[in-house]
Amino acid sequence: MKNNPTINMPKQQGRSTTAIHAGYHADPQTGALATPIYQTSTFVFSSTEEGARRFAGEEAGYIYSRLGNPTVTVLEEKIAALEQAEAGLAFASGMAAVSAVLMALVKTGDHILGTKGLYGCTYGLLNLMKDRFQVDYSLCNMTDEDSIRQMLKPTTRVMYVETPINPTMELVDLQLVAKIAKEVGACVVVDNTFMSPYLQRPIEQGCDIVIHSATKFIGGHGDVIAGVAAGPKAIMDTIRMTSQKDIGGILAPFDAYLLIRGLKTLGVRMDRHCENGQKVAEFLHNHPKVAIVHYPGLPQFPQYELACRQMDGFGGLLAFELKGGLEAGIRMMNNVRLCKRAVSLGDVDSLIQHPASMTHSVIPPEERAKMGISDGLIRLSVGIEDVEDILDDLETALSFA
Ligand code: LCS
Repeated sequence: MKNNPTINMPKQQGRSTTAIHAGYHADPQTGALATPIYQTSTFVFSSTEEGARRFAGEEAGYIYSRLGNPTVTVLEEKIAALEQAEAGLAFASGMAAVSAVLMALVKTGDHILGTKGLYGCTYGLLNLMKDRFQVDYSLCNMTDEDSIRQMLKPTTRVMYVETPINPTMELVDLQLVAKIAKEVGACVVVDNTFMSPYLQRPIEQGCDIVIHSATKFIGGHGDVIAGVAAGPKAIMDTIRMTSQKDIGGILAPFDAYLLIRGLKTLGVRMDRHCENGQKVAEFLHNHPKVAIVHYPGLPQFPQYELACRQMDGFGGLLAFELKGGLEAGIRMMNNVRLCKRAVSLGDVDSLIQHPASMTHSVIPPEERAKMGISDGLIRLSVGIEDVEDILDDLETALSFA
C-alpha cells in the first residue's frame, strides 16, 4: 500500500519561510490560501482497478485516513522540511509518536540506551516494553563519551535522546552521540520537543530520527495534543506501514490544520520565547530567594558552550530551585497570577509546574533523584506575554516564598 503523493518540499529557504510555505500546494479549483481540512475518513476510487493499484502500492493516492490524509500530508511535509529530513509523520500525541517509532525500531532482546532524564511517560513506555516485550533498556548520563561507551551493549539498536532534558535542562552533545551510534550501528532518536525545529535540528548534526510532542511549541497555543516524527524515508515508510498503521495513533485532519496554522508563526514565537526566557532566567538568577536556575542561556550554565554550538537559541524553558526548598516552592506556585499552574509547555501562555508531583511523578523518587529532579525543582515555560508582566508576577509570587 502506498498512500501519499511524492514528497515535494523546498529545502534551502529560511526556517520561517519553510514553516509558512513548505507542503503548500494551492488548491487548483479554489486557490484557497489556507490548507483545506479534508474531514473525510475514506477516499473514493474511480474504478476497482484504481483501488487495487493503490493497495498494491503501484499508484500514489489516498485510500483511508488512517493511512494518510491530504491535510495531514501538508503538516508532514512541513515537519520534514523544517527538520531537514526526507519524510515526516504525524501522530495523535507525542507519546503516540514515541511509541510508534520505538516499536518499529526494536524487537524482543534488543536494547535501548536512553538519556538519564526523560519525560515521565517515555520512561513509563520503556518500562512497559521491558516488562511486556523484554526490550531491554538502560539510562545513562550522555554528557560524556566514556559513560555512553560503558553503557552500550552488543544488542543496542537505539540511542534515545532528549536535549535539553525535561525538566533539568541538561544537554546532550548530539554530534558525539551520532558519532558513537554510527560506530555501533545504532539509530539515534532525538526528542526535540523543548527546542522545536526552529532552534535545533538534530538530523543536521548526524542523528537519524526526530520526534516532537507537537502539543508544545509546534502548536504553540495550548489547543491540541499531537506528535510528529521525521527521518529517512525508508524508516518513516516502515513506521507508517507498521506501528502507525496497525496501532493507529494517527492525527485528525482538524488537529493537523491547527498545527499547520501554529507553524506559520513558529519563528516569531520562538524568537520571543528566547528573549523572554533569557530575561526571566537572569531575573531568577539574581533573585535572593532563588538557589539555582537551570537555563542554557546563562553563562553560569555548565554546558553553556555546548548550548551555543548546538542550538540556535536557548528557548523558553527553565527550571529553578528556591533556597527555601519544596515548601517555599509550593507557596510561590500558589501565588502566581499571570503564569498558569499547569503542565505542558511551549504555549504562548507562561506555564509553571512541579515535576516531582506532576510530570515526573510516575518515576520512583530514588530514580528521580538520580535524574537530578529534586523535590524542590520548579519548571517554568516562559510564554510570549510582555516580559515585564511575567517578571512582576514572579516577583510578587516570590515574596510569599
Ligand atoms: N516528549 C517530551 C519531551 C514531553 O515533554 C512530552 C509531554 C512528550 C514527549 C509527550 O507528548 P504528548 O503525548 O503529551 O503530546 N510533556 C509534558 C509535560 O512536560 N507536561 O505535560 C506534558
